[in-house]
Amino acid sequence: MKNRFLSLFFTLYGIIAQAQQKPNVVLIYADDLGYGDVSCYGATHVKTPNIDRVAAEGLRFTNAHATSATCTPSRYSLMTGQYAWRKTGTGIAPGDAALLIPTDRVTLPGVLQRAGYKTGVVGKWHLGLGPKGGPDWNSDIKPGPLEIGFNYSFLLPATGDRVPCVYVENHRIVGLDPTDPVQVSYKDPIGNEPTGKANPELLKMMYSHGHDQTIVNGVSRIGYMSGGKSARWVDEEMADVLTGKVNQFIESNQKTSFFVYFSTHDIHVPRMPHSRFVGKSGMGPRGDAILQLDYCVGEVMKTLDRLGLKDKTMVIISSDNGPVVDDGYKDDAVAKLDGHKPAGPLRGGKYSAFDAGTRVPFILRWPGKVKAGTSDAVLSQVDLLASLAALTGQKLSKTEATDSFNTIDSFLGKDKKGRDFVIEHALNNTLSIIKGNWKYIEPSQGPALQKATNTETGYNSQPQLYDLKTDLGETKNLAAQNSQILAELAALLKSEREK
Ligand code: NG6
Ligand code: CA
Repeated sequence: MKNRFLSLFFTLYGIIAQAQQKPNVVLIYADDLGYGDVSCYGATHVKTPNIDRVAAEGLRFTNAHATSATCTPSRYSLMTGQYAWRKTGTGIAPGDAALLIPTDRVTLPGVLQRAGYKTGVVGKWHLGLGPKGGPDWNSDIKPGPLEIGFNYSFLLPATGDRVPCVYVENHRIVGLDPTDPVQVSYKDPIGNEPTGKANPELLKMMYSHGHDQTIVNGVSRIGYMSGGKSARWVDEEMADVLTGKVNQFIESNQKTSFFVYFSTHDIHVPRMPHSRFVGKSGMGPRGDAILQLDYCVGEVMKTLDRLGLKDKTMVIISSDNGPVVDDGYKDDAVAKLDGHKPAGPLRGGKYSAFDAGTRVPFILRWPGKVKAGTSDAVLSQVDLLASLAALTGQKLSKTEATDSFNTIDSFLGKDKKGRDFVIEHALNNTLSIIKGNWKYIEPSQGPALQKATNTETGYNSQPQLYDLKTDLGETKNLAAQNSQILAELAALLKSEREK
């Protein structure tokens, strides 16, 4: 009797454990990495063996999308399961913005925390910190990641090209000398440190547009800062510092389920890789930053292997938006491109409504659980929240993460179709929608070419309709010949927008 009871117990336990699988999740979220920037997506000028290995052991998606063509809104959607374009003030955030995510919202880390995970974020944040009015950099910097579901954070507060150029660990700037407080301003100059504009002779790398304010480590930034001398980061060491923190987090949490969001600075500007990578790609700093990113991926994979966690860990590699070549510094990226196509076969790039703005590399590896291969399923990063909630047995109420659908079967390769439609969001708030083979870009005002970055924006005062099956590069606008499809997609987009 007792034995039968025990065996029933273990059978039930097994069923429940199987229904609620709790792999560790390592999300490596690169910055501005284009669809064509890694060799497993067709790059030939630059080789990314570590990323390629993860892809070869996992699923490589060809039709996966960030929600937006810039960083802040993509990350807002990733974290909250709600499209950023539903909420004003979620565009590219200045480095002194207040926390954009309300602390009472359900979030991706929060859901996993509920499921018993230890959660950490390391790297670029760019979702604001502190209360309304922005943080006090010299005391507790909160609310921030720890107030929205992370147990640990080690951040670049905004971006590598925005002040303050210091790391924030949990609530505090790392290595801050209280007698030399950090002050930050995005309006008027603060302190009396040299700026790129006034003292270009002090620069290691000249700016091409914007980026002419306070100089830190020989690079002029967006915004002014003073103080915090002992706490300032060294760009060339950043990739190693961040990778070290990710590996430490994994190591300290190896005995429990963990989620780590490794939000790399690479390959965003300023591209200042470690000397080990300088000149190695032959493509200038942009190519060298891709090699550095690939190296960091390799180091994290080594840690998983060493700790015996490979099979228990879902690794996801993706990007927050598409590629840009000259994003504000004269780093030779344009001159040394040498035929490399950052967006692969796609049109446009970071900022744009064309597909290169949001269609990004997306690789998922979970040995033994996800069959290796490629998938054309339509994926959106906004769905990670509901999908990982489902995987880990967490229920969401009807009012939570309302744009996030449970598409876990597509992420795991069991369903090859994916979402019914996907919505894309460009810098000027133009929305596009893809359904089946068709992509509709709503009419909008704005220049067809963003000159400073040489990006084709996809903005057009006329509606655009492309058949992505025959014209992935969005060259032939078929709106006039297909008025019915155009009307259907425009209506679907309108109803989604008004939800
Ligand atoms: C732009 C910056 C660009 C980059 C971008 C944000 C200028 C002229 N350009 O405003 O360099 O920082 O913002 O990039 O300042 S993102 O990937 O974080 O969205
Ligand atoms: Ca970005």
